[in-house]
Amino acid sequence: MQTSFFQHPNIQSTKQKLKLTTARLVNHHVNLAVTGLSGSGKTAFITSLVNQLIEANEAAQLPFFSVVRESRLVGVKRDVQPNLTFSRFAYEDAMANLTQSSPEWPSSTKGISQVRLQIKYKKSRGLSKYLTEDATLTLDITDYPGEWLLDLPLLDMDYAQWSTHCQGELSDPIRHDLAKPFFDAVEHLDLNAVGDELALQKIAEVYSQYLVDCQSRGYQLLQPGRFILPGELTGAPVLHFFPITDKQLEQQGVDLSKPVQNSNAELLSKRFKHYKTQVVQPFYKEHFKRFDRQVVLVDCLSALNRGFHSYQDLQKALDWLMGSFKYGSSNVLQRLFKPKIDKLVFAASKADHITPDQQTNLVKLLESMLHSARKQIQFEGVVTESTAVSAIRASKSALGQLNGESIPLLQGRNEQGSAITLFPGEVPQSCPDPEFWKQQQFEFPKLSPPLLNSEHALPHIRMDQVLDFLLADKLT
Ligand SMILES: Nc1nc2c(ncn2[C@@H]2O[C@H](COP(=O)(O)OP(=O)(O)OP(=O)(O)O)[C@@H](O)[C@H]2O)c(=O)[nH]1
Ligand SMILES: [Mg+2]
Repeated sequence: MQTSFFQHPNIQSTKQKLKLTTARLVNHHVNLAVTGLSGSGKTAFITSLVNQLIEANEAAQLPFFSVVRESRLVGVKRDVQPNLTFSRFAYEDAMANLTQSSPEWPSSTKGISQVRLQIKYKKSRGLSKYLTEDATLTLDITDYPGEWLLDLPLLDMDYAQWSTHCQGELSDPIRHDLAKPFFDAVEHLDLNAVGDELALQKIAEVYSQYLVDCQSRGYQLLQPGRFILPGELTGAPVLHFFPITDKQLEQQGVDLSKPVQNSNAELLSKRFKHYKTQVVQPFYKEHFKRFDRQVVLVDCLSALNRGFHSYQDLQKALDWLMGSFKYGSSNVLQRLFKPKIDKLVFAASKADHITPDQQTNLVKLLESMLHSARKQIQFEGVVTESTAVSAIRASKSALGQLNGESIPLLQGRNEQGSAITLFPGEVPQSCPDPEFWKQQQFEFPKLSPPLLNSEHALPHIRMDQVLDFLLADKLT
């Protein structure tokens, strides 16, 4: 009997190959990283992102997320995370906090954690019409502290250069006062004496405390990053170093390029080097270079609340942090790690602390902070977006009357859980000049989390737009 054309063995095998190729084509993978300085809203953001995706076909409100709007999202489920050495992102704990009868914000986190989602969807066009299977996008989301990115510039410095840099920071009058115990402790250290591990450990602890004190006064440019968030390095000698002053070097006749062998000066210098090669570099090599897309959260409103010094410091910290996304050939990152992030979202967090009419100002304020660095990033081929979001919206907007005029208001619950209605004030479009801060202060409120209904979909502002920017091109 004659074999039909479609039953010909060669044709069968070609069809088989085509099927395998298309299957590979539709099973994509995105590595999304979320960062920001301490308290910027990373945990709330990832909790909401996971919640919005899981609830997308149920109660979540995602009108601007195209795959949902076009009814192509089949379902989302959590999967086993790929890297077993990371903590698991505590989604269930965060949701348990938020859904109890007196909801609480998710707990503060200290290091890196991860969650994997499988997103099943229907393809929109092209090859898809020949496929019977749905496509799947594997989404790995990593939460890591923005403070770790502040260490990148250290890779281009030696210990002497870093010490000089720190002296610049320490000359700020508030920092200088906070550093008094450190200055007292380091003053008596004989840099030429035989290396004394215990003495260095004690001074390093005083230096770490100085950084913690700076943080509680609203400073965010704190280095080295792991001194504030040591994670698994708590107590390790690699963190037992600190800067020394030019004055001290001069008085003790120390040349850091040729320190006395086995002296305190040599030990400090070696530890700084070790910190760079064994702590900073591995983060970029093992994690950062794998990220495809990145969200950077910035809590502009809290910085405004804390005053001029805090705002300026945040601005400086962001300049340093942005170094990790500049991929020009002169950048240490490009030379060493070749990262591949192609989309970057800068999001002013906690946008539910202001009335809707102030949202544009908040985005402008964020853009004014990022201005020069952002231009360069775009020039180097990374698509960027700035926006204002609330991952977990804790307020509703309302209208009130003042002197016969209608004014926008917020309704929510204060930190004690009592209902409040307030006008939180205007957001400036750029940093006000120092004179302004002498006369006036910002007082954006702190709110308790929202009381959720039984559906457990988290209310939000613009999470759907962020999802669309980050994922829509991978879900077509
Ligand atoms: N109103 C409101 N508050 C928020 C929102 N997101 C975060 N917050 C507040 O900001 C605090 C810090 O948020 P987290 O998500 O824990 O921030 P984080 O960056 O993970 O903080 P660390 O883990 O300590 O670095 C929360 O406890 C809330 O008080 C939001 O969307 N709306
Ligand atoms: Mg956190």
